[in-house]
Amino acid sequence: MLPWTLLGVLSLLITVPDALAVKSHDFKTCSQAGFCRRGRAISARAAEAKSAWKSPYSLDVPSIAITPNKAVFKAGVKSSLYPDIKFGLELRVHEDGVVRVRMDEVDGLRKRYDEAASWALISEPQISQEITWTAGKKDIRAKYGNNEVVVAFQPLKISLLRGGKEQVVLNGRGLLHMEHFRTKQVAETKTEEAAPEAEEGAEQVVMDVAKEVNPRAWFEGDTEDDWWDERFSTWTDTKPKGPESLSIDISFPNHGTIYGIPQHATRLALPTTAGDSPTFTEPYRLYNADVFEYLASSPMSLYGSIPVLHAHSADSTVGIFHAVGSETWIDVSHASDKSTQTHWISESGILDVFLMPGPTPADIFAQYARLTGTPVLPPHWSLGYHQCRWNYISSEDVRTVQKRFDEEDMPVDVFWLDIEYANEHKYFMWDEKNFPDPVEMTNDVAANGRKMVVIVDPHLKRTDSYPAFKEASDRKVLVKPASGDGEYEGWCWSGSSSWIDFFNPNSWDWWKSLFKTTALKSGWSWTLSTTDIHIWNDMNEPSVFNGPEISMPRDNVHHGGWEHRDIHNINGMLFSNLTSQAVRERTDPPTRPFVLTRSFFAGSQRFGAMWTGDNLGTWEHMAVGIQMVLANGIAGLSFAGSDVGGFFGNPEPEMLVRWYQVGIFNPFLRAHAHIDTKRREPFLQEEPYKGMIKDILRLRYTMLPVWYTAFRETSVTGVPVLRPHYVVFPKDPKGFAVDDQYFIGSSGILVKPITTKGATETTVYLAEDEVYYDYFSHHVYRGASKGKDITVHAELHEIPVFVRGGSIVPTRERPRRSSPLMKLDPFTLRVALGKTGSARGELYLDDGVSYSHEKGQFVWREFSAETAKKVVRLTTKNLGLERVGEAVDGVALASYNPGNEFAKTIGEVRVEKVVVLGLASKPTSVKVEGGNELVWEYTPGVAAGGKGEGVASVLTIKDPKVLIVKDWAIVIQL
Ligand code: NBV
Repeated sequence: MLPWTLLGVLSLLITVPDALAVKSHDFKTCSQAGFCRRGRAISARAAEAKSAWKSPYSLDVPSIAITPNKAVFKAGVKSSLYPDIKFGLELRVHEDGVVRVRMDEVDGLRKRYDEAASWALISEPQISQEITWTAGKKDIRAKYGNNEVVVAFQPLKISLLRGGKEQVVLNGRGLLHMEHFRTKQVAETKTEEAAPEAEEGAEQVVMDVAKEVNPRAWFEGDTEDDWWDERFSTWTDTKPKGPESLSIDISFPNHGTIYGIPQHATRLALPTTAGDSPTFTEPYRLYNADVFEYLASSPMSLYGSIPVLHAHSADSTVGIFHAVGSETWIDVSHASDKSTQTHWISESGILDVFLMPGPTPADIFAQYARLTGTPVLPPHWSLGYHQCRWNYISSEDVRTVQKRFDEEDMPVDVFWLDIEYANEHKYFMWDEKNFPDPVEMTNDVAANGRKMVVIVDPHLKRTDSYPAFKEASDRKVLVKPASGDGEYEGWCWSGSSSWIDFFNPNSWDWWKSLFKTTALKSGWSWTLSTTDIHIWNDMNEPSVFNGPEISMPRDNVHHGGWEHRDIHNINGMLFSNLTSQAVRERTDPPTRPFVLTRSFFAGSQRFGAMWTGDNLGTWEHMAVGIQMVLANGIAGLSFAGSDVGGFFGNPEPEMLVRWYQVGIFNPFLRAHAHIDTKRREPFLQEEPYKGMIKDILRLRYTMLPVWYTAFRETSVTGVPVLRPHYVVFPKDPKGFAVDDQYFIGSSGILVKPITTKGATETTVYLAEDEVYYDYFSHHVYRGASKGKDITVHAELHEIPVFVRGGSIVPTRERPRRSSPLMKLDPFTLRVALGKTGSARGELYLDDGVSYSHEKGQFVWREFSAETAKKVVRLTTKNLGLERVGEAVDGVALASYNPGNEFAKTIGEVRVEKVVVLGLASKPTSVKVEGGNELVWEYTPGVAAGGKGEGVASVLTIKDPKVLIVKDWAIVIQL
């Protein structure tokens, strides 16, 4: 047997799934996916050949064409294996230094799918006019700033360097392979020409001989492995276009940690899948899938895919975005602890990789946001508490649940309806028996400032009595089966169903029209319908009960003749995109939509929130939910959360309390439960758990100003709402793997939710020599410049939450039933003095529902505290005036009027309390500048443990009567 074939067999043996998970047999492993098997086999052959391995791809030097302004270069690429096949390479450097590398087959038998980027990008990026490509003998290169892009001719290798150090290298390991289109009849590999048996110890010779005898087999393998059709379980994928996969190695020679490529249930710092003793033996898979009872630690695909990753070191961070919409597997390994190798294997599509040069995480967030957009600021109410369950079964049920929340004085903003509201799962159409009065029901909810969210899934019941199906069918906007004719029919909640093809522009306006509250169609009752109803898009991977891997056959046909395989990972995003446009445009002027999606892709941040799907009520799932939400933030999609309580199972009270503690520190906070679980709404719990959950929910509401301010920042900078350690302290290697604690925006709030049973204390990592105050007890801890673990109390009623010294945190401390009722409530400012006696913080407010903030209707304040000569001055100024022009996408306001209409509506809103932590001594006087002595109280600090640790001194200033919208100063004389 040939050594490389043996290796292939061995690799098959080692790619069995990590654990025999429930239903994991429904989903492919790499070795069950022909193209992944072929891609991994290339890397196995390369590993075996060691330095003898050489990429067959080279640049066709005479074809190099540099555009007249020298900013873009194009060239042909040749493969020595297929001299007659032409490939084209194009490199562009964008104005912000991002490098886009595109490669496609030219004049092939067919066309590869090249539209993934057009769905993900917000616009065509601006190409730098400053770049000059210079061709030399061995390479063509362009230098800009501290960066340099080098394209080596033979073999083809593309590198991005910074300060002379390699940041990203494409095809450095020679694994690039774009399978060209071919006709089935022509057998291109001659298996009988395979190399002779190898002798022990003569590997190198064998490789050379093999290469000479049959270079294609040497590189590609010696069989037409699943080229023309492919079986999985009972399904056959007809693969009419034959092999068209794309393999590319992307290495980070100077970066030892990588993050991103959600969605996977795993650590934030991605564990290895290849090389020596990998953590996982399967590559990370990106193929949007409805995975029943998914594992809490696995590289398996989940509901969404964002092909974005960060490679990080203490020196710099660099990012990758590969705009590919087909199934993609990514192997991760480390050549050393300071370098990372990845290998991307996609089923179809072109190579379209964006190299984001950083050099800081914040720079990459901006670079990625410039490409795919920042999240739109969500409606303010959507940051409150969402109460969901499969299902609230009637309008009376909804009213009773609301009543119970009110009786217990527990805040909640949104009640949700799952699929059982819909008559025979015909979305939009109410089950009139149980929901006879949906508009009145919604109005009853809205009377308390609340909203409803109702589910609309993408499968349409195939019956002419269902207008949504009938109209879609008449308009011919349904996905087609492999034959390209008629309507694809699959099985889902509503029985025999079809799916709208949102790639077909003819579906767009029609879909939007379905959400108009005025569109009460005669002859059938579709009254989804008041503007207080927002939408939940589930099952949009798409989930098809009787389809391969619980999804659509890959050979289904979409608009433009593209196969489902080409666009699978993008599909879910289009559904939530169109739904969010529909909800936005149902009023004139438009109002901010709330759309929750289960499936997502690069760019989904523009359309709403996501959640981590059907998690289990286990401690492991609680913990990994945090890591998954952090990973989503890295890839731009900050508005994320996991089902509080766990979707499956009946959490015991302790677990439920901890889950609420996790939930209130997720950007999206929703409790949800499977139809078979016991009811577990907070008001149903026994004491002391009920009281604990009430306090936890109230804490979320007091901190809404922090969350909303953080969301504003994300909406203009792309920096995530939840910030893991490497984002805040990129130079601290000890924090690179920390993924169980994080900061909220720039607020200085550090949280470490407890996710273990029976915990009474935990350790928290403090990365810097700064004081950190316990949010509740004001206990003060001191970190160290080289990092330090502290041990803190974490009994069930306690959440480890800290304020980083140097921060000012605005909150609203009056309990209310829902967030809109807090609009005119006064603020509390927590001034957490840093070790130098200063602090700063921000507060952003607007009407929370309209787009008037885009026209300057907002209030954006900065608060600062400075200590000098025994005087602490706490001041505030209008940030709107100063920084109105900030926005990564350049869509910023030119001017700002502090007296805008919104500011007027909160003109009387005051600060009712100021708490100053960490004063060096008792004040002698506290005044608003130019005013009388204020009412205040001071508790001296209690030193313990040295270096300023112990309990902080606390100055509480009562009702200083200063207004939020005005400039003022409070002077504390020590
Ligand atoms: O619509 C029913 C459920 C929903 O509650 C859940 O949140 C989704 O993730 N849906 C999945 C379909 C069935 C799940 C077994």
